[in-house]
Amino acid sequence: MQLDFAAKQLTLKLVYYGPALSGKTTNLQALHRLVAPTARGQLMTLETREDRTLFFDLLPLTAQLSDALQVRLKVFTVPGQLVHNATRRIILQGVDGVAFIADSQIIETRHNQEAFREMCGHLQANGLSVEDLPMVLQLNKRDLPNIRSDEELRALSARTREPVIPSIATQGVGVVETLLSLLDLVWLDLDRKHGLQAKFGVSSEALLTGVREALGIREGA
Ligand SMILES: Nc1nc2c(ncn2[C@@H]2O[C@H](COP(=O)(O)OP(=O)(O)O)[C@@H](O)[C@H]2O)c(=O)[nH]1
Ligand SMILES: [Mg+2]
Repeated sequence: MQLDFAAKQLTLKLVYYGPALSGKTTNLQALHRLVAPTARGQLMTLETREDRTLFFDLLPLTAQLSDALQVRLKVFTVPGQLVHNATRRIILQGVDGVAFIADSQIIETRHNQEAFREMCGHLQANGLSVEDLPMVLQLNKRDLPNIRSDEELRALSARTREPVIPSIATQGVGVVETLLSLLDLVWLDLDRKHGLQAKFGVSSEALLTGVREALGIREGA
């Protein structure tokens, strides 16, 4: 988090983490498509010829909430391949919240688990608390066959503290919800630590409504 109190500007770092090919880049592409041109920066993606993320993607978003506060979001993805382990740790430095993008396909269960375990290790190495860090779990690719059932998702949701959000990133389904529910958790977390609501006179509800409006989000794809 960077807070420029004089300029009333809050910059947050959000990271989309997950196994290779779970749909992290697709989430950013969908967000870029759904957000008003005035509120979004350029989507930086660095890809190899095999169409896989080489280093990271970055989508900068800016939401001006009246003249009380400007919220700037830097949304990063990590590269999924095993060789980029060190890069993933570096990208997680100073993160304010994580969206863990899991692949709903049953065959991907092990990859999801390995990526999650690895992420926890990186967070610890970066001095971040795995228990306290704002996090949402996105179960992506709900349109495919042989996926974890809705029942399993409900069970997962019941036993984890993180919100569980089903999605079809390619169609923009669940993408905005993932971003906003993460932002909500991040705001509550930072408010606890820094008293943001009192400082800026912006409640959690006002923040979400304001960001949604400022981003000019069009639902669907
Ligand atoms: N069927 C389906 N395919 C998806 C979905 N989300 C992503 N994909 C596909 O999965 C592949 C990997 O997506 P990508 O975003 O590059 O994965 P990343 O490695 O996590 O960045 C691409 O071919 C996407 O089109 C989804 O919700 N449904
Ligand atoms: Mg990618």
